[in-house]
Amino acid sequence: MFSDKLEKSLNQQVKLESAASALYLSMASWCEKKKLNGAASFYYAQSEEERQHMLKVFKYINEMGGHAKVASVDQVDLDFENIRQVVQRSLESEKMVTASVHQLCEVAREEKDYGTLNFLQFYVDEQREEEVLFGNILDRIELIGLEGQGLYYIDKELEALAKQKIKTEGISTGGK
Ligand code: OFO
Repeated sequence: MFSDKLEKSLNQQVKLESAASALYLSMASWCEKKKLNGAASFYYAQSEEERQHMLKVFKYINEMGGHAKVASVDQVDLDFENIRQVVQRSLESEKMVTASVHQLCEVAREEKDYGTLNFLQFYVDEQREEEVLFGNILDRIELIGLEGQGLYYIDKELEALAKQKIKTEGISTGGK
């Protein structure tokens, strides 16, 4: 059993992971409407992955004798200027989640809850990977550009990333 403070912080993480899942779902929809089917597929997979992250914390809270609470999510962005802005916004969101995970680790450490600290290591690693991933996509966008066939190639790159993610992480998605 953990403290009220840790339980509250873990429930806050449930909310953030739900919000990330909703944001990526919104991005998938925006991409699909723009006929960026590779990008849509990538964001559907991202959304599903964040839902899995949410469920993992959710179940952990109950397993440890706490009460996992379904969180309502604030309205997410629905519209974007272009795919660059979508990816930039994704990176910002990941950075915010990373800060929250680190804060959670601090609370677990203060309370000498080494089991939870160990549980959180998955999220520390995951966040590092996701920040690198979105940073790399932004670099590709800068390199290739969005003009001419640039957008087509970026969409293809995102499609390849989606396939890789679906295969390696066993994510099922409604995306194309
Ligand atoms: Fe990338 O948000 Fe989950 O952990």
